[in-house]
Formats: sequence, structure tokens, C-alpha cells
Amino acid sequence: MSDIHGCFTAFQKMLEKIGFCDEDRLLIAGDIIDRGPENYEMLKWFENRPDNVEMIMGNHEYDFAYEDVPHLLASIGDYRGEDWADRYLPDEDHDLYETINGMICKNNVTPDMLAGWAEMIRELPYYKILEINGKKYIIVHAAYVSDERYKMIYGSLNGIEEFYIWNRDAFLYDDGPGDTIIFGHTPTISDAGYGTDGKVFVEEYRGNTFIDIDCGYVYKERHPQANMAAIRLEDEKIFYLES
Ligand SMILES: [Mn+2]
Repeated sequence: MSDIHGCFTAFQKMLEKIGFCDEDRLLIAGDIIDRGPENYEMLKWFENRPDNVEMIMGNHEYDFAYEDVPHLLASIGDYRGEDWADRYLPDEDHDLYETINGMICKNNVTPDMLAGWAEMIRELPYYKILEINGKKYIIVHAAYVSDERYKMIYGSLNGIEEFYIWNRDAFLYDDGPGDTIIFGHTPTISDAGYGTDGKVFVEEYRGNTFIDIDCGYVYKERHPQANMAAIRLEDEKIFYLES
């Protein structure tokens, strides 16, 4: 799954729908927070996630862990003091989706909790490579290319982590053939890019398969065709929450 964006209730419904159990292995390709209403629930779940759940870094986690939380901690100084709340000011520039401010106001989240979550997020991998039924699957938030390919395009390895979480051109991947790249980041509700009217985008290109599983669930109010999707890699069956 990918791009749950604070839609914790829907995420739980999806786990129920797919009958997620101890024998399964769930990979979430990033962006569990921001935009949606239940960021606190999502982060608490993430903190206590079972061993058979693996997370991959998304750009929203990255910003939370490397920009927003460190900025907040620095701005309140000795935050372990009782008066930290007096020194805390909501900061739009460093909390674009009001995720942190929302959790502080609604859920009594403390700087220590935020620091702990940021630390956990900084441990996340940027991609996973799996072999299932003899086939290579690469799971990443936005796009993946090998180090060699990246160096050929950009001259050095500088910025490759940002590439994994931000790049919107998954087709830059040219290893294989026969590999499958699974990613999110760009919702398929859009007309451009990977737009498939809220269905999972699947396309063969130069012998590899590209699958965008971000069906834009968090935008459902404005885009009724949006959906939450899960793909079962052993047979590539796709599940939608709203079906
Ligand atoms: Mn993203």
C-alpha cells in the first residue's frame, strides 16, 4: 500500500478487507501522514507496528523527520521544561499541512513524542527489493534507478535520496527486463502523468512493469473516483477499499 496520508480509519478498513494477518507481510511505500485527518492515529500505529509491517520513506515522512520536527524542537529551546507549550508557535512554513500543530492541539502530543517519531522515521529505508516467484520487485515511494543509472543522468550520487521520494518519472528505470517497480506519490486521479481515474496505473515499458498504487484516497471528497488500493505481490491481485 502507499500514500495513506492520515486516513487511518480507511487504512484499518483496508487491512480488514484484505484479511491482513501474521503470515502476511505488509509494505507501505511511504506518505502515511499529512493532508488527512488522523495523523496521530497513524503515527501511534506506526510506532507500535507489528514486525511484519515495513515502511519505506516518503517525502512527507522525510520533511517531518528532517525539517519540521527539528525546526520545532530548535524553536522551543529547552523543550523538556514545563513551559514548552508557551514557547511553541504554529509555523506554517515548517508544518505546511498543520500535522504537527493539529497533533499538539488535539492529541496532546509532546516534543518528546515528536522527537521519537522523527528518530524512527530517519531509520526507514528508501526502497526495498524483493524477489517473489522468481520476479524482481522494487518498492519505492516515487521512483527508483540504480546508482549507475543515476550517476549517468545526474553526474554523481548527490540527491539520490530526494530522487527516490520526489521524482515523478518512474520510467527512468532501465535495468531488467522483467522487473516490476511499485510506487506511489503521484495520485492516479489526475489527468496527467499516471492518471487512470483512481484505478491503479499499470504499464509495460522497455520490458519492465510500472505500477502506481497511489489512488488518491485522501482527495476523495473532491474526487469521488479516488480510492485506497493494495496490491498482493504473489499474484498481483489489486484490492480497492471502495468496491
Ligand atoms: Mn509523496
